Amino acid sequence: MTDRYHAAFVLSAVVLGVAPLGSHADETIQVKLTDTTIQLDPGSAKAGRITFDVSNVANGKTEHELVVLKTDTDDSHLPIHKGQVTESKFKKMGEVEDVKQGASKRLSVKLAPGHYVLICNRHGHYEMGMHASLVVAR
Ligand SMILES: [Cu+2]
Repeated sequence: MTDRYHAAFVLSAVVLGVAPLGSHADETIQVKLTDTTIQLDPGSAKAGRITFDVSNVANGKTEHELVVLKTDTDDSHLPIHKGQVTESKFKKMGEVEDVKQGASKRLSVKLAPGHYVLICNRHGHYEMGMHASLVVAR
């Protein structure tokens, strides 16, 4: 009697163990473009489809943008030529351009595990500090 109960318990535990857990749900990252920064919330994500909800919350009236690059380089050490990051040296995952003050745009990309860098590549903006790193975990 006890043995049979025990066997049934083990069997149900095994069945639960192989049930799908939906581990790769879609995620949204809030991205705030300020005059001199790019702020991410949350600052990391799990691999899969990730939507960047990009808002220009800067005080200045300049338009900004968000470019997502795949690279192991730290976001503060990208190569620059005449005030702009040389995007052609990296794999570009996606971008949204011309985000006006007070406006927001969405960018949805599928990202594998790894290190990514987010920049605003308007002339001079990277050097003013508009860059951030994003680590995508398994
Ligand atoms: Cu900018």
